[in-house]
Amino acid sequence: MDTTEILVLVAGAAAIAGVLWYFFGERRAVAARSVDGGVQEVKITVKGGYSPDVVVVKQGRPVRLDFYRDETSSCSEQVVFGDFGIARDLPAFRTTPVEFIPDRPGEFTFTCGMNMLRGKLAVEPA
Ligand SMILES: [Cu+2]
Repeated sequence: MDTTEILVLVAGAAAIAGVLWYFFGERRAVAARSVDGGVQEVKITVKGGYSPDVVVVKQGRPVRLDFYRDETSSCSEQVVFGDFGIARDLPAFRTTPVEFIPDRPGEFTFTCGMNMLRGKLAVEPA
């Protein structure tokens, strides 16, 4: 894949994400952006919920979700990926990366520590 093709892919993904956001704003599905064809990266804002709250990634490649917690509400002070055995504290007004490799396809819920705020990780088969 050359640089032009990557740019086209990225622009296409951005356009699709934009359309999804425009028409399905409540859901805000966002496909992960690949950095150097390796880590799949998505920035997620935490403020009374997760934005985006639906994240699409590919199976078998490393994922980094950068959670920026834009509030001090105790509800959101932890994020839990139960299916992947991950729980992270999210300091307020900071970005906390959560890194893992989704080893199986499917839809996985992530939540706050109290299981109130919810988001969904959709892992597409490799
Ligand atoms: Cu909570």
